[in-house]
Amino acid sequence: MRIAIQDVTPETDYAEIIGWVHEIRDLGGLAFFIVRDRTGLIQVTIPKKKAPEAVVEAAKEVSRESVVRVAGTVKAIEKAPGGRELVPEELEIVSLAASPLPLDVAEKVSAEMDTRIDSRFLDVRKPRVGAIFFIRSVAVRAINEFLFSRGFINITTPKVVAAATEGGTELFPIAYFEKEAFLNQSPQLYKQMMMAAGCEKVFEIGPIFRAEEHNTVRHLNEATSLDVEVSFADHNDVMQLLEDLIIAVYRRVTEDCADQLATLGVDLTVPATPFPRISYAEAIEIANRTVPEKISFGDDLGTAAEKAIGEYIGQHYFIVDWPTAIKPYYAMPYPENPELSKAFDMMHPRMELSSGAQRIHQHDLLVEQIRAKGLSPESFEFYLKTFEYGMPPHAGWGLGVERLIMTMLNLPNIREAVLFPRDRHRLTP
Ligand code: ATP
Ligand code: AMO
Repeated sequence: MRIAIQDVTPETDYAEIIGWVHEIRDLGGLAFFIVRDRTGLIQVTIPKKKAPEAVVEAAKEVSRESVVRVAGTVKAIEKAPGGRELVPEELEIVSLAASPLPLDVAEKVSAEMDTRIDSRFLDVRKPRVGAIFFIRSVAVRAINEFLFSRGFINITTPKVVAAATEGGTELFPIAYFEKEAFLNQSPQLYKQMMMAAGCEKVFEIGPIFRAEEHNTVRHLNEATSLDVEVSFADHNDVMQLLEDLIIAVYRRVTEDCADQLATLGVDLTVPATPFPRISYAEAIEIANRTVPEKISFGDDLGTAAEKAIGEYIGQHYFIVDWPTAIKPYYAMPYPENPELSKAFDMMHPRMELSSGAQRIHQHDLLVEQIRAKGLSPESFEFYLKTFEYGMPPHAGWGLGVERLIMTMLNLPNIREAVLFPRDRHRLTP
């Protein structure tokens, strides 16, 4: 019976493993293989004179990254990884790999991001890369468990839609029979509609599509968004929820991914709470102390400003009280000062992780705001209708899952946090 490589200990007598040939070293009388499965590495040692002939024959044939089945006795040996080695009585080539390999899985030779993505299946075999996706899976599981424990229900909303959500121009048009259609930029309208449906607390983890024209290390054209919407809540309530969720995810990853974090060389610390909250006005004041291009009230915060503020604050933080003019139409203006909105961004020192707001729940005010943004209420009919028959007050946010993983693991490029990234120049694999 096959056992996982990590379960082969120096105390094991006999083991059968199946894995990929990570490295081959032939020293004449002795051949060493390192075999890898997703749980770890083991040294397989073949003393050619003493080994069964079939084993020696297979050892001659095998190439790196082939799948092999090895069965034999385990010996404690200090020099080998994990303090043990396997001396085969049987060695079977289950699936022979062609050579040369398009990519060095053992990472003796480094490769560019593009080469890596072209052969992503091989890239993910690298323990370091595999660790990222193991951690991502643990993080997503922690998100689900956290939200279910808080009484949320999971929803799935359409990705093929008739019009823009965020009112921007970054839309991908698609052919949909005889109609004009688009890939959805955000579940925004649908999650709000579920508040009118009486669901009270909903979340979705799904793809969002943005036709960002430029290639950057923190933008994808297909990203994964965690969207949350809560009834009878304001912006402060959902900021607290977001902070709690980030802490829950960091805790879980620290507890459950110690090996993977070690593989990545990441010393993860749970962020300090409460996350500082600064107003948009304070944010531009901080940025203007150092950035050469001065920011005026009403400007978006650019990359340089985000960096300057991040360095100053030095941890996760919120920017609150944004000018209504630069936030989407659905953000609730403060009644006493409608120039400002109950909108927020949650920031990691390196970049924005999430945006959210208390939403407008009054039909007429919403129509007014849609018009104020130069948009037409007619194209929002299905959405606006839900505000006419008992829409509760509500608030929510969207969090970029790849950005969460990227910042948590200090990855240099967002493409490291997605298996098959979509960008301006890439549609395959
Ligand atoms: P959001 O989509 O919520 O706005 P974001 O982090 O992508 O989140 P943006 O408003 O798109 O934020 O961008 C913030 C800043 O990042 C911009 O002001 C700009 O300086 C920079 N930026 C955004 N998109 C690009 C891009 N495609 N290329 C280069 N820089 C960009
Ligand atoms: P926003 O447009 O800020 O807000 O998106 C929310 C979060 O999604 C992530 N994100 C991206 N990640 C990678 N590549 C992209 N191109 C990309 N675009 C966005 C970011 C961002 O903070 N409807 C609102 C949310 C809400 O108010 O509930 C929205 O879409 O981490």
